[in-house]
Amino acid sequence: MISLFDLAGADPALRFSPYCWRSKFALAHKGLAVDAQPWRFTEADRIAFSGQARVPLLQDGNTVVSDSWSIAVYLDRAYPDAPLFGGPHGQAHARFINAWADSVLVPGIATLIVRDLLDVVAEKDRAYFRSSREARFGRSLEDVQAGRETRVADFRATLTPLRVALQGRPWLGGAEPSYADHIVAGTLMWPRCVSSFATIAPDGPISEWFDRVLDLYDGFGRAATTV
Ligand SMILES: N[C@@H](CCC(=O)N[C@@H](CS)C(=O)NCC(=O)O)C(=O)O
Repeated sequence: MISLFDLAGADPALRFSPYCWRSKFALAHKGLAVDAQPWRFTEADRIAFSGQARVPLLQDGNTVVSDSWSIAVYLDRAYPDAPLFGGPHGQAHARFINAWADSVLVPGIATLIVRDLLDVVAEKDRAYFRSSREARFGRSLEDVQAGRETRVADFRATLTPLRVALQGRPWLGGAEPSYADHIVAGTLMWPRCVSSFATIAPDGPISEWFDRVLDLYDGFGRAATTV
């Protein structure tokens, strides 16, 4: 059985990491069963055997893989059925999507929901979450999130390439979903799970596509616990 250390909130059923969601969609795409174990920010000792301190962390027999991108590459090599990338060109293009998601999408969403996150993380994680994120932003979580109602328009404008790419097309992967879809949708699962604030516009190609992703794999994403 494959196992995955999966970031959880105070409610162990609340799983909200954008990177863990990428891996969980990839596993679901391949039809692989996974034991997704709840993990909290202050439990670095539980994953120290992997030589790093972040999740997702995948264990498959004797194989240990950290980092969502490396996990996707590993899964496609170890389980070639139901390809995630569709060959080296697809993998190279998905690499760009991954870089875009990490450098534009994640930071953009963070400024809209980071204070909401504090309300859902485990009690023992709260002080660490606040101090580590405030050090990263150089401001209080309240200051970072302030004004989101007006700032969200600028965030949505950064999604224009995504909107254009999805106009009239069902998936970023083309006719079928691929890991490119999982990267972006996994990232959008993060605000969906932890906040009632609408990061993406409620209509248009992006929300229509996200609705389709939520229905994939027997409604796996739609069934996720949210606040
Ligand atoms: N590049 C990594 C990023 C993983 C990551 O940053 N995970 C966060 C959870 S969303 C984490 O483990 N943070 C630990 C911490 O902040 O101490 C990936 O794609 O998996």
